[in-house]
Amino acid sequence: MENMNGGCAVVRVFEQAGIDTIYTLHGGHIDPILEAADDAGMKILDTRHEAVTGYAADAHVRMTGKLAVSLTTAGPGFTNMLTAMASAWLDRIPVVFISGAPPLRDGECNVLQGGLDQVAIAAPMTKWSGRATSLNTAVQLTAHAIRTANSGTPGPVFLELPIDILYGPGEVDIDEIGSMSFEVVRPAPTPSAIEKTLEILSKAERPVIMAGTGAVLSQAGEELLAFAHRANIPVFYNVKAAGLVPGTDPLVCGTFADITRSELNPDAVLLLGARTGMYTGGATGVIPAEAKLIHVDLDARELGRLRAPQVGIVADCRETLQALLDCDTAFPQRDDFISNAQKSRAWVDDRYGNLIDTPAPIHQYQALSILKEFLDDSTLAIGDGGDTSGWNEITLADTASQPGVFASVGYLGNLGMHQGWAIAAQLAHPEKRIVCVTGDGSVGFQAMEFDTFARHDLPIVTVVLNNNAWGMSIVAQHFLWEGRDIASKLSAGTRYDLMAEACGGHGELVTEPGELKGALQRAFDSGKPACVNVIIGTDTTIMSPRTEAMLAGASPEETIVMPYYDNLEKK
Ligand SMILES: Cc1ncc(C[n+]2csc(CCOP(=O)(O)OP(=O)(O)O)c2C)c(N)n1
Ligand SMILES: [Mg+2]
Repeated sequence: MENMNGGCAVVRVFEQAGIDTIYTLHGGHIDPILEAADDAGMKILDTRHEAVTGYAADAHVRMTGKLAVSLTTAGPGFTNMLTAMASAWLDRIPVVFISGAPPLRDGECNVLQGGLDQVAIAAPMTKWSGRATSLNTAVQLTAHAIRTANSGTPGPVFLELPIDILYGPGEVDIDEIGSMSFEVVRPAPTPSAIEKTLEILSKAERPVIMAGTGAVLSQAGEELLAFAHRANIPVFYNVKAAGLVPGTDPLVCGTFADITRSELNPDAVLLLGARTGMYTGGATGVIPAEAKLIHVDLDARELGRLRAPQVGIVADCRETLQALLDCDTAFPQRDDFISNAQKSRAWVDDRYGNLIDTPAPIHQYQALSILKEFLDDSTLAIGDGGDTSGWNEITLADTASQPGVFASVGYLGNLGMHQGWAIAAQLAHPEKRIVCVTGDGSVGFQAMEFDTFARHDLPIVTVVLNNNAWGMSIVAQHFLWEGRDIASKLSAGTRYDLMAEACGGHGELVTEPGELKGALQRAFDSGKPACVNVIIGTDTTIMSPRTEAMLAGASPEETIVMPYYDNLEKK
């Protein structure tokens, strides 16, 4: 038994779980945790908005495979964080969300930052949500929360720690009730599932592997590449798994969307840790109806959700690949198919290559092509924005050198997460230059994070594609409403570069294509957080292929066009 307050006790459990980084925004309720974490030598990274606290903790997990804590204060700190919790929930990221609360004895007393049932609010967006009611339960439930987040199908958890528990001292036996001494055993596939998988893959003429976040979280990159080469199967990824395997490998051929665009028409698909849904174009978008589907996921509910697999495997992606590698099945060469798969991104250059040397106004593709010259193994790119994300996806996704780091929006589709992701990326990879590529709308949600970057010496370079619009919104409105727009314009020429300068960073304003390279170079050389504000053309008939696909097939005579989803038939 030892005597300590709740803050110290909770931090002791963090230490046992190997947690060494806490993302936070301060509030008096949570001071005992901050004090104990600082005493324990943990990295404490404080942001300017609690959504960013949560986004950074989420990205930390994706980029390092290690747990991180998002620690926010009671009431508004908790509610500001909720978008990050929703995103982690939909993307199945094991973030430990902790918030303070008023003293237990003051429930229903109209006290400061109270009156909300935080545990109930968090419940539908977490694997587990609970409240400590004593020093012992603070320890017990911290350990429980961490074990829950990180086992089975991963996902976020929420723990409310009331201020009186955190400040109050008492006797507690951490080793006994806060035990983290267990090994996470990754579920492995059965021999018969492996046999059926090999049977399909060895007979297929046009098999592909499609990898998603599950493969990232199980850190399956090496095994994935080894199996692809053993079995002569091209690999495609969704944007959330970009960088899991290097885009420079000859068998790493593009994103899921490239499979459809290049009409590869696979006859067998090994879907690894990716769910059927928006990233696979619904039930049949990317995976042809006649293709044989082998679906590997930790969550049995995903197997058959939209599409019945021929082989459904509830297992870890890396374990499954390892089991496949352990067999000595012979595979055909499939040279023609592989060479077609390798050309699956050629359409990008064919279609847009002529834009690289055009005069102002700068085109999105032109700007990103110039930026791409700066990206290699020593950089990590993080994407955000509406149409900007669509352009990022076709130009930058294959530059990702680390899993989880060509980030684009996930299932929540939330704009404004790049600052949090960049913070975590820079902490995880201090030696690399982190580059955010975002729209002018998206940079604004959390623009005060330029201050966080400066305060913590994080020389992140933010490139803003400034089209003075919520671009994806306005292009769809103009398309559907013949030139009319509502609530989708932003001010022309807003000086986001000066916002970075105001926070102690470096700013560059670029209006001519010829200026961009020099501006990017100066931004990198400054060694400071920098913002390169690129003034883009405002022609709303120019849209990324993603937005085009969203509006495709729109025949106003027969359909009522809905953005993002299948259109409605006119009755
Ligand atoms: C938090 C949030 N608010 C609103 C939206 C709806 N939305 C989707 S794309 C988009 C426009 C994004 O504009 P910008 O970041 O400037 O990028 P652009 O499309 O201009 O490249 C909006 C408002 C969203 N997805 N997320
Ligand atoms: Mg914009």
